[in-house]
Amino acid sequence: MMLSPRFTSRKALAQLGCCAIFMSAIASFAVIGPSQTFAQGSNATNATGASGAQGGQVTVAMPAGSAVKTSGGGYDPDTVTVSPGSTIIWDNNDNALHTATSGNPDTTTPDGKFDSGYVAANQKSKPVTMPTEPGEYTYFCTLHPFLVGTVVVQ
Ligand SMILES: [Cu+2]
Repeated sequence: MMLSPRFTSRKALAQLGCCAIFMSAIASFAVIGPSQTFAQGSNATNATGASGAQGGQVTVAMPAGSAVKTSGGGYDPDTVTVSPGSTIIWDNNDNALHTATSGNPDTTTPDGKFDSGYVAANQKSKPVTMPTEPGEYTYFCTLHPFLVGTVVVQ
């Protein structure tokens, strides 16, 4: 890519510098993903979450294409039942960042019950601890609020 003459002005170069800082911020942000993998626990027992034991762990996929609203992709399974205090790992198989953030998807308002944080493309979240209070917890992706899932704690 050739620099056009307008980029030779001092002001334009300053803007390019600003852009470079922004890009490096994004690059360092993307590195968060792999380090989260190391934080993953080894207690991958009770994979179905069906035994009712405390401390089970369930994996929910974020399938490829989920970032495209019309793809029909979404959390898989979109409803998962776990025992109180279980952990869930979200496995992002998509090429975009996603989150699993509890709250109201219609208003994109997190309620603080749980939050995976940003899960980078082709990375897994850390184990996210579910509430101990039985109930149905709706969650969504803060970047793609049309992605909606439910965790049933019972
Ligand atoms: Cu998303």
